Amino acid sequence: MEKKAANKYNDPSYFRGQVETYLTNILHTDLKNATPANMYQAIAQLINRELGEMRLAYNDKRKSVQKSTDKTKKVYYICMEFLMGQSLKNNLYNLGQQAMAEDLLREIHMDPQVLYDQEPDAGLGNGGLGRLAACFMDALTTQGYDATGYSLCYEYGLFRQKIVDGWQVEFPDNWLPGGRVWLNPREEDTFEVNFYGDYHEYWENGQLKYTLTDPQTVEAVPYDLFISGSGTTAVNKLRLWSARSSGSFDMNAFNSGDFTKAAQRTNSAEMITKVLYPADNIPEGKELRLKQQYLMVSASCQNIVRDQLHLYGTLDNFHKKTAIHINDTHPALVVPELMRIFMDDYGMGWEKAWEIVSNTVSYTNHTVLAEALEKWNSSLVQSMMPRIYGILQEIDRRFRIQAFSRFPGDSGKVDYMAVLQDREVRMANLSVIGSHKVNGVSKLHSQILKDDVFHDFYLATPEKFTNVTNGIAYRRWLCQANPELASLLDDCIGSAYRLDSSQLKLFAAYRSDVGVQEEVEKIKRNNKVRLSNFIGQQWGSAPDPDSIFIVQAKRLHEYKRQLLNVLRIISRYQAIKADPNIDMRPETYIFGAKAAPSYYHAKFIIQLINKLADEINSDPAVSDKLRVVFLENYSVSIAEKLMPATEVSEQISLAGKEASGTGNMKMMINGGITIGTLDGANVEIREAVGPDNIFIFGMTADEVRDCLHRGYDSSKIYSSDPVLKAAVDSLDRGFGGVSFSNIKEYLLKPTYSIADPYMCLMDFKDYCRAHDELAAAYEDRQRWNSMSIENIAYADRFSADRSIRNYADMIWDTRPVLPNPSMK
Ligand code: 26W
Repeated sequence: MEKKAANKYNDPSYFRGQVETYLTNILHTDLKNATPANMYQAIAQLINRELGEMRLAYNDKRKSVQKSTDKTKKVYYICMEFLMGQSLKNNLYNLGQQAMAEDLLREIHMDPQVLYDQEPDAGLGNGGLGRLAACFMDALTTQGYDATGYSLCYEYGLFRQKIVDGWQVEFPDNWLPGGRVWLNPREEDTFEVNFYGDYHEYWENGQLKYTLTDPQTVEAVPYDLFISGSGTTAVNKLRLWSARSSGSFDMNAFNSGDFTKAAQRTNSAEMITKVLYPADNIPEGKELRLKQQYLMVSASCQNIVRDQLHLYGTLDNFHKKTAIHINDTHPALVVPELMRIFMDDYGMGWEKAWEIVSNTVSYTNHTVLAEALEKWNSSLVQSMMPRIYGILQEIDRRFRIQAFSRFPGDSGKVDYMAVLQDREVRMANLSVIGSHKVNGVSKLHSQILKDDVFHDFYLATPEKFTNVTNGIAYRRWLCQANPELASLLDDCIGSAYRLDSSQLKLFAAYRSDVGVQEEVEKIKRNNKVRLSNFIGQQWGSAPDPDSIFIVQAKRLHEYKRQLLNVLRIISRYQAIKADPNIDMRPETYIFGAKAAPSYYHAKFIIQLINKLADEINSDPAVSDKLRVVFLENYSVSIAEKLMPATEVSEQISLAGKEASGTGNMKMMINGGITIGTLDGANVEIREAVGPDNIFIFGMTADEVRDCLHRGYDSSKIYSSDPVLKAAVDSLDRGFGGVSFSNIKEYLLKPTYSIADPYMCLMDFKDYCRAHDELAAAYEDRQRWNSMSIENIAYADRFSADRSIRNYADMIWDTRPVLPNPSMK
């Protein structure tokens, strides 16, 4: 690693001088008069320039290491979503320049937080999947792996959510004006992608050939976002493709006066990367989404092959020097697209191409929900990508022969595992067949993949299946989001934990140290005050920081069971109304959740939360004891304020449905205590902290299966539990003047086959029991604070650094090209 002094940007007077030059020359202002927006712009462009210079220096180094050893590979992480959030503070932290920049700001009387808040979130993702990808880029870079992320440069990110009369309304997220400063256009690396066209196959000398005429060609123009790491000179990049029409507009039409037609070609090409699909875990089988997937895949594959040839001049060692990771099934077309390039552009035979492709590609599954497993209509695929469809047919044909020899006579099984079946292309099966490794994202989830979702594949190729439990970029979620806690950790265990998360465990030794317990409590309270002030400023009414902050923040989905939480809040409300002198600590329930715009039922649940909040918060009989807050437009930057202030972390999905969860890890590492089911990574959180430091309730995944098998009778549970019955019944009258009988009906009366497939009522009683125990534990401040300390300490294993090392060792088979000297 270079010494600090070698970098001119670390010199405060150089830094200041560069900022001043930009202010004067570009923004025509100066330090005295600069607004926070000016300062954001000036500092961000400077940091981007610094990263560009570092990248240039790193390029030579990484390439020479790649060439000189057979132990390292280049990793390509392909994902439709990267939920990056803000970059400035993260980059300053990673480069060790945060204090210097903030000193300059203080000198001009500018609050650093005000400056950071100038930056729009890069919201190029929906939730879990995209935020994980962003955390992984940080871990890859910090540890010195040679990695590139590929995604799309959506002009509009995830919609902005507004709550109007309790109802979610979506507004476009126009992030580019403020976000563009981090995007570095690379015109010269533009690739062409073909759609549609007339496709004909024919045989010649025993070989299948084809012609493709008149395709619609779209250009994919790359925009690079530099990824910094902590304590390293390595800089990786995230390459975002933007779609552009290949020709300019239709000159004939233009000359004949048909201006609309003239612009059509441009418009329809540019539509491809106009907006992120706002669906998470629910199907959105739109033609445009398939176009997005192929644009991203084709441009990325062409780029990867070109890089390989530049460096090695051959494709023979491709799989030895390249790992391509497909993050969920959305980029699964990588498999046929690479086959196409190898065969059509480089004349490789099928067997050799398949050998290379399937040894290069690996696949992570992020969901078991059947409706979220992508399937595309075959005719759509065939007309949009005729050559790719031809290759898919051949993959399918060869796979079926193999599968028949493994499961002789079992055509049902073979059909079930095949790529093409029932006029559909099944992306999950394609991903498994085309990969050498497949992993789930928590121990439980990976087991469910083997037992259930991909059981037959597991029987056929058990060695393919493995687990990598998710992790988080804790430098962002702890060190940057919660600087007070980070500095307490520095004092107690030294600062080595900032690069080596396993050191965090040392903090557990302080579990019984009364002084540290009190510090932890004080820090939590400060963070609660900050969050409370933020809520007050944004929405007008600040919650009481002495109430207990109970948080459920994640996408709104039935399986996550926000409804279970709501039912219990209603029962609390009713209990206080019934006994106004009830002895209890005030409770604040905080929600953050966006629903897919087309997911009507989820939107009703959002309305229920908001209407319940209106009623409770304006009822003087309860409002000093109970409060419900809905954080509008929940996002990465709001999460950064929320996680440090969370005391109780609600992770209450139906067991077996949440693949991992990562919010659970962010709350844990900030000292929040989990109340949850044995689902996803909660299982491993319990393993890490022990049963005394977590509140577990409800059915296990096995019990869920048995229960569904026996038949779930929600009405019986409802009529036998008066507390639950009263809560459910209150939905009829409703809240804030709106009836929610439809939700009551959903919980009780089977409209289709069964009531509420996620069985909220089944776990209600045990959920209340767990909450009562939690409330008692909270009153014993020493016990609670020591629980908090153990949660912080044992969150060490949920760092993205550890996840990435697992991927590198078990899946990609690669090592860092520039090991971080401060890391274990
Ligand atoms: C078909 C549309 C669609 C879009 C996005 C289907 C599925 C997705 C994502 C794969 C859903 C997702 O984000 N899953 C979440 O992934 C996280 C990271 O691994 C896990 O922590 C969450 O448990 C999982 O729900």
